[in-house]
Amino acid sequence: YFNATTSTNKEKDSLKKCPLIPPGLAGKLKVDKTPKTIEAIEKKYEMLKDGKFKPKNCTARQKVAILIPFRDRESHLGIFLNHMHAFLMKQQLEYGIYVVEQTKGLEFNRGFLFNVGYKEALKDSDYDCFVLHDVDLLPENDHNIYTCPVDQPKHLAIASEKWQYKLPYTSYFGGVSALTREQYEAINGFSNEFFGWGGEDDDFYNRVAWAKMSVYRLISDVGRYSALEHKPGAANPKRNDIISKGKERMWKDGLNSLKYEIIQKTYKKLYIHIIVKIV
Ligand code: NGS
Repeated sequence: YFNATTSTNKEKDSLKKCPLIPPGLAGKLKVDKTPKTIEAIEKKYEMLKDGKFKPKNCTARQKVAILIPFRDRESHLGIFLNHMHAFLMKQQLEYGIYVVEQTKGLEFNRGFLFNVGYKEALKDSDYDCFVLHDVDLLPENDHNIYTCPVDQPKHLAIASEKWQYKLPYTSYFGGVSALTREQYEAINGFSNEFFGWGGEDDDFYNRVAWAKMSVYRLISDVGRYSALEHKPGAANPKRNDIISKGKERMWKDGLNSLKYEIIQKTYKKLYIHIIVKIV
């Protein structure tokens, strides 16, 4: 009575681990910034299902959740998905792309949306690695592997077109970063208190330091990102004040104090779309 399910599991177990360095990486990539419709991208990526992918012929080394805070950037999302799926597939990762959209009303809260994405992704699968990604940044080099080192958090967007391909300041930790589940838990995730533009990534960086970890950075040829243009959001006038009280807040404000209401969670072909209300 041990039927088809058993043999499928056996097959899965017998797949070899994917090679440490994925074959066929190209290094520098062309980045296509022309807007695409979701339908056109869906046609291109027929092998995707429910916003997730895994390599056919080997077992991926890590399960990676790509988390994207989102609101009102439809054209960026198309460009992003079109670029990212090809990029991630070539890296032989098992991954899911989570687009976490905040409902209208309150100011945009990037850190909060990452925390929600983190929790909701773990309801789907036992992800090893979380890549925290702005929708307007596109990696230019596929040697920039989207996995998480187990010993320290990683900063990926170290050379962005937005900053003439330089790090804007030494402790900058925004744009794209990657943390294991253990690392994300060790700092209680992001603060939920940063509404509006700025500061949440600096506070997040401080949390890493307070947890006695340090940030690993890519080398600048590899950590290069093209940037899509947009109007800047309104800066949060309270950001420096919240940052200055960050250490006391770290264990009161974050994953362990997160309260949210899911308005919708849809498994689309190209991504998992979560619409969330802050409560
Ligand atoms: C700093 C902000 C960061 C932000 C960085 C780059 O000044 O949150 O600029 O901004 N810190 C504060 O405001 C305290 S960028 O132009 O890339 O959006 O990430």
